[in-house]
Amino acid sequence: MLDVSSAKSVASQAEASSTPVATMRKVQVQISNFAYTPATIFAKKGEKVQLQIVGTEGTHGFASKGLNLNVRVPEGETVVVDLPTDKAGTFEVYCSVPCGSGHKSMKATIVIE
Ligand SMILES: [Cu+2]
Repeated sequence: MLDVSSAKSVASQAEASSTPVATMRKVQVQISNFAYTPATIFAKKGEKVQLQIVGTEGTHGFASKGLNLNVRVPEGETVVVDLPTDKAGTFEVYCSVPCGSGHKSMKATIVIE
């Protein structure tokens, strides 16, 4: 909690921003026609990972049955999701939005170990 006591030294206020916060690793994934970059994402079991999914070309999905994820990512937008890391395994990611000729080839893998 913030201590606003006027008895405190003003000079120490510069350190106020060093309050520890839960470490959240951010991983950016770009989606284009018709691929995910990177195509493989690694995380440790229990690690806090935030996926920043960037639609760089076309509108696609980012879905994984094993991880219970399914988001739609329009071109030019970024969708942020927390990666569930409570169970270890190798999870397939696929596109859940009909997007054209390369739709079925859109695959990525999330490895949690
Ligand atoms: Cu698609």
